[in-house]
Amino acid sequence: MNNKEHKEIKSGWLSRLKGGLSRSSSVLSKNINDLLTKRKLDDAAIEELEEILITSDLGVSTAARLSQSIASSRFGKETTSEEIKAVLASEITKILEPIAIPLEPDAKNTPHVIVVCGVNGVGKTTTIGKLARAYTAKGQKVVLAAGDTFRTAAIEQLEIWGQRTNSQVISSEIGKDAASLAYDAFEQAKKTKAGILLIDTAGRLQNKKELMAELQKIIRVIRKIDHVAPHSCLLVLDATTGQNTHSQVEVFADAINITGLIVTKLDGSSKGGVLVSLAEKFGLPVHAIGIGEQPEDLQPFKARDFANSLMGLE
Ligand SMILES: Nc1nc2c(ncn2[C@@H]2O[C@H](COP(=O)(O)OP(=O)(O)O)[C@@H](O)[C@H]2O)c(=O)[nH]1
Ligand SMILES: [Mg+2]
Repeated sequence: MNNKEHKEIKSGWLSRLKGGLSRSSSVLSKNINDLLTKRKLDDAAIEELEEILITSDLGVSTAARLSQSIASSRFGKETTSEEIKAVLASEITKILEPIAIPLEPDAKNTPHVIVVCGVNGVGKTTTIGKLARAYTAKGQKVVLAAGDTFRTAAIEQLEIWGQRTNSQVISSEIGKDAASLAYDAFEQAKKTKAGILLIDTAGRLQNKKELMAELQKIIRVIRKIDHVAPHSCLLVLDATTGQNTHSQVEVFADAINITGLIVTKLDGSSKGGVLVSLAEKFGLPVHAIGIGEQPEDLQPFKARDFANSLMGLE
């Protein structure tokens, strides 16, 4: 890829990111505009700003801190909403920068084994397909394991992604043990010298306890081949569920060692601010974000781009 092509792809992504986050940014923007047309930045306005930030899913403590920081520099002054948004965007960038970490395959571990988990419907299988596309485009050989052995549709869906990305898919009959499938897939990926193994998992079993037990078993069994595997354990979260994502992180992180997050459906959500509260509360790396159903709609998470888009800035 030459430099010009690279820039075009990048600017294409930026405008889609802005478009995708427009539900979140338009609500924030409108509220901040309304706030300032009424008056100077007095105590009541600061308090209202704090409420706006809370309702935009930034989290209570972050909302308090950000509005205090606005208060300390702008209190009692004539301020434009553009100034407020710019200050917020740079404060949010600072919060997000430490956790915006791309998922680079580890060359020491071949294949780099990635378990992908999350509740039903958050976008696990789609995200795996998108990741497979990104890695194969970089010349990596990828193997996909259809570990959601619970639903036929899930296996077929992964097979389609396998065809699209020229990746081998390891699957079994419906209802078979997901852990033994993951084991077979790992052996196969080793044999074929694949660089990446992506393991899909079920999001719904009889109950939460069973789901967590299955994930733990998958990990235990994989470790029989390589005691440091899986090298990544990703939790996929659906941004439209807002603060519910927090309890999902708690439940999964309680059962297994989550190494990073992927947040999907930011295009359909007005709750994009939830990334900020997730960063503040858990400090887990956010590797990538999803802003649509197309293969190219998953990209590495960039703090500054995201913060500016969230605030509706250029
Ligand atoms: N709008 C939008 N839809 C998405 C995104 N990621 C996944 N989806 C859709 O969400 C639905 C559930 O995705 P799926 O991958 O099957 O979820 P899973 O149950 O966690 O495996 C599908 O219709 C996907 O196309 C995203 O970033 N944006
Ligand atoms: Mg699935």
